[in-house]
Amino acid sequence: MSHLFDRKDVDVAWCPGCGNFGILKLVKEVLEELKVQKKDCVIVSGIGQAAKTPYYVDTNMFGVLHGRALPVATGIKLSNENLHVIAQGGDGDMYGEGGNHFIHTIRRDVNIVNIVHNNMVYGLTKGQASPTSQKGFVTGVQVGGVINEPFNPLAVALSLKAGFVARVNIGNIKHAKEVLKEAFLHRGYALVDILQPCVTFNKINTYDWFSENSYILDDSYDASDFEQAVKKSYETIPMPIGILYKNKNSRIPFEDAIRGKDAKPLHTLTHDVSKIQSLFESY
Ligand SMILES: Cc1ncc(C[n+]2csc(CCOP(=O)(O)OP(=O)(O)O)c2C)c(N)n1
Ligand code: SF4
Repeated sequence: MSHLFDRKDVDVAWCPGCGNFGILKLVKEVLEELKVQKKDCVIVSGIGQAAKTPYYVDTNMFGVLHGRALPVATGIKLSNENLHVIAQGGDGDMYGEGGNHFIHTIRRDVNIVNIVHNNMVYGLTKGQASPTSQKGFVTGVQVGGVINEPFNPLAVALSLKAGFVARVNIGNIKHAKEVLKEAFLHRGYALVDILQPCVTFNKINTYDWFSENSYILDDSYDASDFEQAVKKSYETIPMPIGILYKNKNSRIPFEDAIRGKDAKPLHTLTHDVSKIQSLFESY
């Protein structure tokens, strides 16, 4: 089925069966269903297989250095609050190379959607361990298996008081769509960590493995309960899937705190040159 946000002039360079295909479809459908105008959307990404995603979406995109999507997304949102800004990348890109930016973007509460394709491996560079690789995961570099504890993005985000923290499984695209839509509607930073199989370099964390080792949070779960969300974020096998935490009364988003709620897009601002001239002349 074709989508409004399809790009027809590019070949998609992912392996057949890669979980990235589902995420690409998901993002395009959510943008279309939320009636986002192409001209009002920007997707920022770094480097990696996941970070190729915006090249395949017919909207504005900004490709940056490895791990640097979040500060660029912050700058874009600051300069024009009216834009829908998405920062998209892999678990290595966002939590490893971009780990410092991950922390400070959440702390600032920039009003963006942060989509992380979490395949628990470095796909583009052929299968080294990433920050979310499971303990014992054997790779060509980690020949004896990963010895470190995996990075826990949900617990880190909650520790920094993120207002929207979610995990979805791309194997359940219907559920993932409901959650991603909510993330777009949240005002403030929203994290959506998407479990996404790399069918070539991660033969352990497959579609079946993600489904067998996760469960969907049911209607009895109260996503406004912060302490419960923190507890849930530490559950590993099985992993909870859905919106772990949503705080409607989140902090004032960074762009409002810096420029004010009614700030106009920077490109619409003009300067009175005569004032600058007289300032220069006063010295
Ligand atoms: C500063 C820097 N370090 C390392 C690399 C090499 N590199 C390119 S992509 C990548 C890993 C990407 O992994 P991930 O973000 O998990 O995305 P995936 O390819 O799995 O989607 C690395 C280490 C680079 N391009 N730049
Ligand atoms: S290497 Fe892995 S992440 Fe990259 S396209 Fe192939 S399956 Fe997808």
